[in-house]
Amino acid sequence: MVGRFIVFEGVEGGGKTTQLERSRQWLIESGWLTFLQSNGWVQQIVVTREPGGTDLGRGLRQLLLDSTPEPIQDRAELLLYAADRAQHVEGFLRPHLAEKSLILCDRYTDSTLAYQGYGRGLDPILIEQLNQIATQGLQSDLTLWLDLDVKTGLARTRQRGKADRIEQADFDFHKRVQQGFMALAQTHPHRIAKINATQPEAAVFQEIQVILSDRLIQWYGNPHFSPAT
Ligand code: Z5A
Repeated sequence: MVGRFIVFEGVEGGGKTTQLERSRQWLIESGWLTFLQSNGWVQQIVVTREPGGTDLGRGLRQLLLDSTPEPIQDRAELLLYAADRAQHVEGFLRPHLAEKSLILCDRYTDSTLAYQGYGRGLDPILIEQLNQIATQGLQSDLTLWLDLDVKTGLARTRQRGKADRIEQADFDFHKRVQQGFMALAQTHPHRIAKINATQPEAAVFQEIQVILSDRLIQWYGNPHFSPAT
């Protein structure tokens, strides 16, 4: 058996990074990781993100998120995300899955459909084709969509200070992105699980924990212990 690939998605400020780290800690502290390792199903948990999960990707991330005097054209933006993904899939995700890693990834293909498709208005069929070229068919086993209204999300990220190039886009852009995630979750109800991200951090994580536990049992069987909460 190879590893598993879990993705966290959603609009800015949805809490992806926060919940991804909580999930990593819970997988270790609950006893799940030890159980999976002792059966030889998983070697380790790894954390990564898009854009920026590889050396090349870190350079692309800077190009994509830093504000530049020359505006980045929408199709150029799409291709840069695709390049980041192609490098990430081949150079990081597939090797780690082959080594039986449980991968927790901040953003993946649904972000491109939501931001460049719904947000920028680029052709979703073209985006699906590029996603296919970049991933060679690698899909997430589970995507946790942190569903949060745009206003709250942007308010959370703006508390951090300077907004990046994509955060600076207008409110309607972010609304379309949010609608995109909603549509994707309706289209792929088995792969994408919706989480109510308006709740306090601990309550959001409780929802995630229930979904993660269910999926782990589905994939690996019942561990015959009560994972610590
Ligand atoms: N992008 C794209 O356009 N196309 C693509 O194909 C891909 C990406 C892959 C990547 O930046 C950007 O690239 C992103 C989409 C675009 N757009 N932007 N901007 P990123 O991944 O680094 O940025 P982000 O996804 O927007 O991350 P973020 O702003 O850091 O949000 P987050 O990770 O979801 O949230 P967080 O860092 O965990 O929390 C944000 C703040 O809220 C922080 O102060 C927390 O303490 C607080 N927080 C978290 N949870 C809560 C709750 N429950 N209540 C209250 N406060 C909370």
